[in-house]
Amino acid sequence: MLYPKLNEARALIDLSGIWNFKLDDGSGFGDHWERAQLTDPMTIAVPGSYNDQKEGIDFRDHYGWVFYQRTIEVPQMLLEQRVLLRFGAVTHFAKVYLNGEVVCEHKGGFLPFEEEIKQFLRPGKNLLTVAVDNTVNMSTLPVGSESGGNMVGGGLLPEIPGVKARKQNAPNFDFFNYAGITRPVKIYTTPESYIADVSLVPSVEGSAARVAYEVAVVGAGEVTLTVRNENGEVVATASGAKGEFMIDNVHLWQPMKAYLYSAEVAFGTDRYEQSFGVRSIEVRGTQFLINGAPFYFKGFGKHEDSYFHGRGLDEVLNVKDLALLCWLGANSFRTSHYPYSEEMMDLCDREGIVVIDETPAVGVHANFGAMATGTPRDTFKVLNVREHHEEVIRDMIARDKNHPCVVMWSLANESDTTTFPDSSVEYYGALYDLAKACDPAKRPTTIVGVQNEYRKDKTLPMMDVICLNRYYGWYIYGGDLEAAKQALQMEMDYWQSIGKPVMLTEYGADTVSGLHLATPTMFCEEYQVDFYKMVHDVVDGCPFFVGEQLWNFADFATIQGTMRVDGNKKGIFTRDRRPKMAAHYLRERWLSIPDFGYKA
Ligand code: BDP
Repeated sequence: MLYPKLNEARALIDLSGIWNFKLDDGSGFGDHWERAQLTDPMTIAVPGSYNDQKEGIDFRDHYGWVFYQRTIEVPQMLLEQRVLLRFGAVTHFAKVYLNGEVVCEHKGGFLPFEEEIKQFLRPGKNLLTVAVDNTVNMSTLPVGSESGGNMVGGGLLPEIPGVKARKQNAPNFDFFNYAGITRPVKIYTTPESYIADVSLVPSVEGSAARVAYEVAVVGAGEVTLTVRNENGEVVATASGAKGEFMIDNVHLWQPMKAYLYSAEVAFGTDRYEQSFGVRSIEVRGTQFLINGAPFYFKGFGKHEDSYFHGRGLDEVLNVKDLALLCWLGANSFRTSHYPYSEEMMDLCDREGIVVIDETPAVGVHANFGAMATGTPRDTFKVLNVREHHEEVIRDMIARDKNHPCVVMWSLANESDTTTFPDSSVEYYGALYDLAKACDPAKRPTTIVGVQNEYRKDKTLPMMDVICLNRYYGWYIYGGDLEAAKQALQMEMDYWQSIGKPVMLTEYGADTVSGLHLATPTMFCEEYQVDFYKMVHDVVDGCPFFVGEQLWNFADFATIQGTMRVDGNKKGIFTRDRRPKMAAHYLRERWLSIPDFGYKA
């Protein structure tokens, strides 16, 4: 799906701002709130998660539907074109109404959707209502326990009969279930005959690039492409909806040294400009090659998470986070645990940040966290997520396929690859094939593995890169870094025998900023540094080890509970982006580790 852009053929209207808002008290749909102005509405900022914009635990932890509303007017002169209403992301389920009529519905909180709206529009003011459901359950991604599970609030003890507890979401994942219209809402137009999609797949041939392209169009007409370099000079042209062109003396997109070309596509009166970068990706033996050289991932698992905005788009924060990443000497991150905003992906293209792009499939594990029952269950029978999982893979790749920053797809985070290896093998085998089929560039594909009895894990070895979340020294052998080191070394010895590139996609220790101890124990800043030094001692000795992505870039919000004090504190930065001691240690380490050839 193309990102909406303003140009000579297309108009673009941004609906960011203050909307009317109301929590559904159960009467929203019955009383048809979508048909008239909301009574006694609150104000709410869009885009943004709603949860932290007002006070009160019932507001923050609201369960179920909320209603957003505003009026829109579309200039008459635009009505000669197609008019689309587009949402960057609405978490997790949206019903969109114009003047009381259903425009569309969308499931999934982290990918865009759009609909033509001309047939719903009236002259003058139009009432736009978006009903949003934040429920997570056994058919959503991320996964939640059916509501009110007794693990809510970290309840380790059984519930007491007769006590009426607040109805809440029970996320099977460790980040706050922020919800609402979290990314921009836009109206844009296109000519009646229009460019529906553009795909560009470059491959490097010596000093040149061959770029295979395909332009999906609706209507009749000629497609032409004019390709320009960063100086605006034309470096190639092409015509026809499908074909290829060459770029001589190509300037490669390199990690931390981005270079972008732009393809100006013309079709009838429609225009669309798609940027792309030329770089190659290859997994060869135990190496991860970018532009033919062995790349070493230095970076993080992150979250879209900040004060007040929740998971709402915050471009200042995005710019700042990448600046901090560069300051540390890092070069990459994973979009844990859902596809990030399109704006962030564009920024990474421009800054040369290498991205592992992850679906929202987190918590696909019926024997872990909020869903654990004691009796092992077959995750892939208990949960009803397969179709939606396929859908998010298709939509994520359709959205992100042209980004040079994306070097690998992650199908899921910490799914059940332990208890029922056979059903997991079938499930992820099929999803792996689906990702390859969807991606015209056939990027490497992985699944991020949970700490498990790794020798029994049949799923991870099927992937192109072995990605491991490991907590030796925290959830296992917490406080005993010597034992942790032995265990990690043992595991690395095992993975060496598999003969694929291995990287850590999570490892970390909760750390309270400002807590210092001469004898380091868990939660103090010295322990976090010692923890990382221990892991690095092991992995530096592994020639097949291609990268370290720590958990987490910054402290982040989670559900309240006995496991978390004001959120997850494994950040290298605090939630307001102040460095902990470990940041200075990492900076020293990473500035001395080259992006390429570290293990050569
Ligand atoms: C891993 C999860 C991540 C958690 C992390 C932790 O992938 O989402 O936040 O552990 O416990 O299991 O900090």
